Amino acid sequence: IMDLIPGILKERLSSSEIEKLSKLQNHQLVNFLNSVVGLCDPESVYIVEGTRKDLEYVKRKAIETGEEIRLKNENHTIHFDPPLDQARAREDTFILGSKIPYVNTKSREEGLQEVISILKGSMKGREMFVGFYSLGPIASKYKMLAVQVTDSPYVIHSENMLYRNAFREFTNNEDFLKFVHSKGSLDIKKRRIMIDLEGVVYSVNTTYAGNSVGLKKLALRLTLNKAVNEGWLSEHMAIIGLEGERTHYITASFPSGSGKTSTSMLGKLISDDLAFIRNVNGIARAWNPESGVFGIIHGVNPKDDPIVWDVLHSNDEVIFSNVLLLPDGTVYWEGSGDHEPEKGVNFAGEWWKGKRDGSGKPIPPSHPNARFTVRLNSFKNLDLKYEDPEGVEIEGIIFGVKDYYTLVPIAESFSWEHGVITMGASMESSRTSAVIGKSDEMEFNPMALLDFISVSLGKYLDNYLSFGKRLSKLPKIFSANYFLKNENGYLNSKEDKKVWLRWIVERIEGKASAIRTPIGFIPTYDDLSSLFYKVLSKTYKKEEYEAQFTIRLKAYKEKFERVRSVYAGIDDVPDTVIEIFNKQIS
Ligand code: SAT
Ligand code: MN
Repeated sequence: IMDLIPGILKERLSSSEIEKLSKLQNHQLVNFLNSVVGLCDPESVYIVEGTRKDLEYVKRKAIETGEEIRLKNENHTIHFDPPLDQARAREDTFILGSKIPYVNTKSREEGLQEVISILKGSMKGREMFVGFYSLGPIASKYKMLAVQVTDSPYVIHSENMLYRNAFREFTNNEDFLKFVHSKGSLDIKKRRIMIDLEGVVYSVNTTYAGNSVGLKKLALRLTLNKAVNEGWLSEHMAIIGLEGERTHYITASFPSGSGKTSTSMLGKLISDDLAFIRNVNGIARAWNPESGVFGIIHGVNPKDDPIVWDVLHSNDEVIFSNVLLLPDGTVYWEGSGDHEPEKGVNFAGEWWKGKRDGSGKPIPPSHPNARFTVRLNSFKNLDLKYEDPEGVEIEGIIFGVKDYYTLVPIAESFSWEHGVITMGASMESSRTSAVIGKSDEMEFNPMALLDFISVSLGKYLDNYLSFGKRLSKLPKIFSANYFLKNENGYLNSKEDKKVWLRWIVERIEGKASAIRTPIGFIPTYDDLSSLFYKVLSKTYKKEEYEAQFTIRLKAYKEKFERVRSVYAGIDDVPDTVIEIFNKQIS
C-alpha cells in the first residue's frame, strides 16, 4: 500500500498520516497531493480524516500559529485578516481561458505560470493540511467531492465547520474538485486567485475566507460552469421554507450584504448563501452545498436578528473575523447595539476610539465586512430537510437588490422568461463591502453573480431559460427591494420583509390577488393592509402603500435601457432576452 505513495509526498508524511491516506487507495488523490507538495514544499502534511482528534488538532494549530485567538468563551475564537485583505479581491481573481465579457479572464498558460511561480516554495517550514468534503448531502447522488489543500489551519478549521466531511467517499476514485491555497508571505501585490475551469483553483497571499476557503465562492465558479454545461443551476441563493397551509420552499438571490442572510432567518433555514437546483422528474429541487454560515456580522443585533444573535452567544463553536477584540476576551462589532468600547485590538492592530489610518481616515472598531463562521446546526430555525438527498421542491424564486431609487418592494413576474430576464438578469445593486473598493455605488449584478460568473452571460441565460422550459411545474419569480427611499429616507422598516414574504406565500397558494402593472404583478392595498395587521399587528396606511408601490416608470425605463444595452453588446445572448427588454421598454 505504501508503495502507492510517491517519493516527495511520502517524505513529508508521518506513519499515522500514511495510514490515513492508505485507507483511500486513491491514485488521483495521491498524485495531486504529490504535485502540490513538490510545488509548495511544506515541511509536513496532515490528513484531516475528520475524526474528533483531527478536528481538535486543526483548532489547536490555528491557535498555536496565531491565526486564531481563543476568546473568553472557550468555544469561540477570533481571526484577523491583513488590513488590505478584508474582502473578496475582484482585481486579483481570474478565470483561466479565453476572454468573456464581464468576466475577469487571463490566458490559461499565463495565469498558471504566474500563480505557480508564486506558489513555488510558499509553504516552506509549514504544515500542509488536506481536507475532504462534499458539496451537498453525502447521501445524495448529486453530491460533488472536493479536496482543500492549505497551509492555513484557519482555512481548514473554517471548512470543517462550513462543509460536510466526506473522507470516506474518496475510496471510489470519483472525480473531485481541487483547491490549493497558501498564505505565502501575505504580500498583497502578489495576491492571486486563478480559477482553472478544468477543476482546480489556486489561491495565494490572502487569508480572507472569500478568497481562501476554496469551497465557498471559488467552487461556485467551477460548479456554475459545470451546471451550465449539464443543464442545471448553481446559484448565489439562500433556500428558505415559508409557512403557509404547508411549508413552501423558495430560493432568494441577493448580492452580499443586501438582506440574504436576514431573509433566511425569517423562515425555516436550508441555506443562507448557495443553492444547487436541479430538475428532478420535472420539479425544480434545491439543496445547500454548504453546512455552515459565513455571515456578515455588521448590524447583527438582538432585536432584528434574534436567531443569529443567539448562535453568536451560545456555547457552540464560532469563529469571529475582523471584529474588535476587547481586553476581557469578548468581542464587539458595530451595529450590535452595545456601547462602543474605548479600546481593543482589531484588524489594524491596537485600536482606540478616534484612531485614524495613515491617510487620516478613521479606523472603525470592526470592519464593515467583519464576519462570523458557524455551523448550520447551531441555528434553531434549521430545517432538517437540508440533509434530504433529493433536496426540497422550489415554488418561488426571489431576485433581491439594494436599490434606493427604482424597484418596488415586491413584485411578481408575468412568466419564467419575464422574471429571469427583467428581474434576475437585470439586477443592479448598490456595491457591497464584501468586495474590496468603494461601496454603495450602483453596479450591474445579474443574479447576484457578477463576481462569480465563469461563463458568458449569454450561455448562462440560455441555460436558465431552457431549464424553465423543461420543468413541468414552474416556480413563481419575484423581485424584492428592501431599500427604496424618497427625499425623507427609507420607505420600509426592516420588519416589513416579513409581510412581503407572506404575500409570496399567499401568491403561491393562490390566495392573494394582484394588480397587473407594466413591470409585473404588485400586491393590492387591501391584501397588504390585512397582511400588515396579521403579521406585524400594524396598521398600513394608504399613503405608505402609494409611496412604496407607485411605479417609478422613468427610472424603470432607464434601468431596462441600460441593461438592454449591456446584453445587446454580448454576442451569444439569446434573442428572447432582447425581445423581452424591447417589449418591457415600449
Ligand atoms: O466573501 S464571500 O464571497 O465569501 C461571502 C459573500 O460575500 O457572500
Ligand atoms: Mn454570498
